[in-house]
Amino acid sequence: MITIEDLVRGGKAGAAAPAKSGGCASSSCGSSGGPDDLAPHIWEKVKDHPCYSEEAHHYFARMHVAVAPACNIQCNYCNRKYDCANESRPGVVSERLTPEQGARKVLAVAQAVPQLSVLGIAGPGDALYDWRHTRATFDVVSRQLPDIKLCISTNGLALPEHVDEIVGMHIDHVTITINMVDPEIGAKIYPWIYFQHKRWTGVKAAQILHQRQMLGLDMLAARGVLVKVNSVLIPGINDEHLVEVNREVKARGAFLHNVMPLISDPAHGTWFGLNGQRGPTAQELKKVQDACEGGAKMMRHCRQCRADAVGLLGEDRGQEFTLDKLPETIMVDTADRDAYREEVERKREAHRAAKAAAGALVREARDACSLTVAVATKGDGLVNQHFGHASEFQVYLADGAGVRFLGARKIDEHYCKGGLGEDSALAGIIDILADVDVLLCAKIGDCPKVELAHAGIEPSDDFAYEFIEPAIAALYARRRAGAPADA
Ligand code: CLF
Ligand code: SF4
Repeated sequence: MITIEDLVRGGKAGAAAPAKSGGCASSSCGSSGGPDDLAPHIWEKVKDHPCYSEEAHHYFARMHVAVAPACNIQCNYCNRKYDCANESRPGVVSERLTPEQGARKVLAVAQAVPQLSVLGIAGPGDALYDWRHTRATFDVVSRQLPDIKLCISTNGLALPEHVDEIVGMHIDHVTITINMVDPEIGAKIYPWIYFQHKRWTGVKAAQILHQRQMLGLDMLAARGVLVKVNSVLIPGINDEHLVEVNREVKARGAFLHNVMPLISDPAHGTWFGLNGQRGPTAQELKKVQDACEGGAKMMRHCRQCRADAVGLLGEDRGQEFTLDKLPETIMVDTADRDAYREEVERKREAHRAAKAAAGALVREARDACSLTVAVATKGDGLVNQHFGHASEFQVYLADGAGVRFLGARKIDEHYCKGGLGEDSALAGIIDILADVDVLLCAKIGDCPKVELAHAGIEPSDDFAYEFIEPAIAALYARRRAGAPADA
């Protein structure tokens, strides 16, 4: 029997608490569902997909290739000069690639990044409207790298006519961006669509888009393709409506729902950006995500990555693999990826066990107390990043329901620049973590420690290189005992 006190004294990662059967550490599993929560054939499809499994995002990387520039609709949050904002953040221009260039890049990344498990095509336009380019890229990659999963993101308008090919090409993961199920609301988001050789506007355009999205979702669900729905949260337009969207897509068989914040900036030149439409705050986003709980499973670990992103979610190695840096000759060899996957199997077993035990112990306390914890991590489910190097913090909540992941918060700039601390960066970090009680990291200097403590955020490097959830459970126990985080 492991107690909270054992966790307080607990050893380093690897000396994990014993597994409890039943697996899930969170009261609301969301996308963190593990092998005990999912049918084996579903688990097999999601276990190494960093977006479809919250657990997998600690270990596996995805990459996008920007081979699909054309689009058949206009979203008010999109400026075609940039990437598709449905699946990536606007404001960054991708290197547009031909299918041959795209496939070459995938082969090169697969050799250099053993964590790579998924190739996604997420624009910069619509992967299905630009199907010729998408298919040509996937054809080469699936022949050369059959262990890499294929993933598509689409606005759904051209989806129904591509379902047979999607199934035939073993594309198991499709994201449809669905921002509304009410065309009156849709008319405020989409000024026009291009369908059957004609441009449609207003409510009629939104009605056609809605019908095509629902039909495509029904068809994919019926064929066993896992569908994730992305919704862009637009305050004042669809914030209150997204619960209804969640209910509807769940009824039609969506696997996961990812509510993403609108990114709106006049500098991006979008209609919303130029007309003063704001994005939601982190608290507004959480409120909508919480309201959707109980319906289609919520994804909370999305990083709104670029259409040419490479690496673990939250890290961007795209600049290491621009066309001019690709090697002339590329080996195709799975040895490193195979070895990495074997190693990860062992690590995640230990992580899963530690997570389940920590969650159960926090729940057993049946306490009304809650603790919000920000964690600096480089992956592997560990508290393993220095405060000054973190470009984001993962935020967890411990309360009577267990320990659960709330989401990642990006920061604008690292604290540590060339060995020196940046005061302006620290102010930004304190602002972003204003509602956090404790910050866990592998190492932190005295100066930021003092400033964070002044702001009411207790920093601690006591749990360096331990698994995240047991560390939080131990902190929770300390709090209940009235001791500080770095006791
Ligand atoms: Fe890419 Fe999207 Fe596939 Fe993932 S991203 S096409 S499902 S492989 Fe993932 Fe990036 Fe969020 Fe998208 S974190 S923006 S949800
Ligand atoms: Fe832009 Fe994507 Fe919308 Fe097309 S679907 S207009 S590329 S955000």
